[in-house]
Amino acid sequence: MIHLHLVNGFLGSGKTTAIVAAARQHLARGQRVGVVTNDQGRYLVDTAFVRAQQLPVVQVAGGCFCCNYHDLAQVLERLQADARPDVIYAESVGSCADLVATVVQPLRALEAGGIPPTSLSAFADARLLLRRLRGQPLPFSDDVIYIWDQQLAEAELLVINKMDLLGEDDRRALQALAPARYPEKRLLLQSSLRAEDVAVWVQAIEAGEAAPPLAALALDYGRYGAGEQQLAWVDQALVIQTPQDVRPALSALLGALDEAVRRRGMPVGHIKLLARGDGRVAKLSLTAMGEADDRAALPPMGREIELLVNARVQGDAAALREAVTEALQAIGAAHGLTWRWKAEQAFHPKAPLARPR
Ligand SMILES: Nc1nc2c(ncn2[C@@H]2O[C@H](COP(=O)(O)OP(=O)(O)O)[C@@H](O)[C@H]2O)c(=O)[nH]1
Ligand SMILES: [Mg+2]
Repeated sequence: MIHLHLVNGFLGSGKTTAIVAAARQHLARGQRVGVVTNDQGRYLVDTAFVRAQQLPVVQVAGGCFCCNYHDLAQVLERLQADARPDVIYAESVGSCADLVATVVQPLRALEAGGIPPTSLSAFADARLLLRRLRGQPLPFSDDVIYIWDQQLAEAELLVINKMDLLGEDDRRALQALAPARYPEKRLLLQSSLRAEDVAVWVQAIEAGEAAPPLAALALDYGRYGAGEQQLAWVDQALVIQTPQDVRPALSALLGALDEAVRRRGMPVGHIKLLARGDGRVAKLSLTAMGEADDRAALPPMGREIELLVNARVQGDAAALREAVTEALQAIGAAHGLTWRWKAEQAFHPKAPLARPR
């Protein structure tokens, strides 16, 4: 029997990182693994990143699983035929909710040849969760925060991720506040950068401790749709050249993107860059809590790279596109970077439609 693990949770909470780490553990045990990625646009950083880890990957592009059940069923079928996996991880768009009604129930009913899902996990960035539990504001609109809350409400297993980024006091505070807020849920406090932590998660989902709930959320689709639309999307595929090693320019570009969106008062969900050059691949991320430390580990990629930009940021899509261009221009001036767009798009995702239930 194939195990299908659904992984949800807000933008930048660490889903892809944990899935890749889990996949390595399955491979080490001699199991075959496949991954399904999902995002709004066409040129998906997660797909390219997972593929670069030599893992079989299929994607549902152009919108969330919850509105694309048939695409999901189709790619699951293709993945099974091509890679014959023992285990599949499917990561949904970080602004997706209502997976029980729209994905779990049809998969259980084996609609369109679906596989019954083994588990549903919801990831949260420990720093954002701690703010939420302390009653401190999150840097998003009420509708976006509604989605954030509902994602956690939906799953019975919460993975409170990035624990390595909390100090001792905050760690203790979260250990007390989280079980009080979610007494019925199974909670895992983990760092997806630690193999031992990821092993505990894998064990829990394999042991059936995170079976998806039977009952669907009573979701307010007005608010859900509003939150989705408030999070603008940009994806771009570019070719970038620099006079010297591209790495300093690439890492400065992430900083310039941060500055350009913050200057416009646009809160970041997740901005991801995927660079490919000289046969190497690197991913850089910016989340609501700022830049991750993955800039330190950039491999040498020469002076010309292919770059994918995926940005999900609260605010206007045209303003987001302008912010990306402004950041490229700033790094053009400071590092002699030149660029050529191969493809680009900017839009507001459509409001999801409730599945009849
Ligand atoms: N320090 C730390 N960083 C993490 C952890 N998990 C993920 N990250 C980083 O958080 C950023 C977003 O992670 P990603 O897996 O792409 O998030 P996703 O949008 O939920 O798939 C990346 O820079 C990751 O390296 C963690 O447990 N600890
Ligand atoms: Mg991801």
